[in-house]
Amino acid sequence: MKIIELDKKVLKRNDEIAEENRKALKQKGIYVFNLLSSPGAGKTSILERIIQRLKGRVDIGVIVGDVQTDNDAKRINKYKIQTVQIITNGACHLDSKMVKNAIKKIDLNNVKVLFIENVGNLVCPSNFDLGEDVRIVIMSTTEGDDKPLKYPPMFYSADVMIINKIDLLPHLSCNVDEIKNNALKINPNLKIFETSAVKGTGIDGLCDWIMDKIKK
Ligand SMILES: Nc1nc2c(ncn2[C@@H]2O[C@H](COP(=O)(O)OP(=O)(O)O)[C@@H](O)[C@H]2O)c(=O)[nH]1
Ligand SMILES: [Mg+2]
Repeated sequence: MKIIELDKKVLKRNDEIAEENRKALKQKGIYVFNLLSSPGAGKTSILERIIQRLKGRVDIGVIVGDVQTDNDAKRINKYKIQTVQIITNGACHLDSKMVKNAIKKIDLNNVKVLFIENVGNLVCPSNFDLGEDVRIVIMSTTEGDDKPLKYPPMFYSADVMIINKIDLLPHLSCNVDEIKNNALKINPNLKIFETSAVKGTGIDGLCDWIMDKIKK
């Protein structure tokens, strides 16, 4: 009973700080995407592809969350854009306070779009608003078509689903239509993209959509 009460308090405080983040970033004209997935679905790989396409067209900032290492920040740093690594030391999700502190390390006058790579996990991160404008869940073709049904809060709370690793389809029993149907059962408003971060398939369409969102 006590644990539930504490959870409620923690989430309420998280939501309040998330709202502060949202206001502060909006005031600066910054659009924020929160990227979520299970470990290894391709968050960093897709982010790298997006950066390759959009660098020079729009000022990008990245906050990367990881339980232990700064490997992902190193991958992003190659592109010479503002990157902040949050190491959660075991916590399975980012929260709005971590993001609030990370934002302080970014020169917000030189950022128009901020990508936050969350900790790889399809459960906990769905409860934690970070102050994002759009929540993107990435699912890869290797994970099993029923994952949207198994992790409904993640798919319900997302605005966009990217089905990644479509280059592997010839080798798998994955049924992309089944993933889409399952996801749309949970959230009929999901916008869906199909990508291969390795081959670059579908990245242009995704980037066009991101640019449209930023302009609005
Ligand atoms: N075949 C294939 N592999 C991919 C694709 N996207 C990512 N990977 C691989 O999947 C692994 C995990 O990718 P990563 O971007 O680190 O995933 P993250 O943990 O979600 O950030 C890496 O070995 C990537 O090279 C893809 O579209 N196709
Ligand atoms: Mg990563």
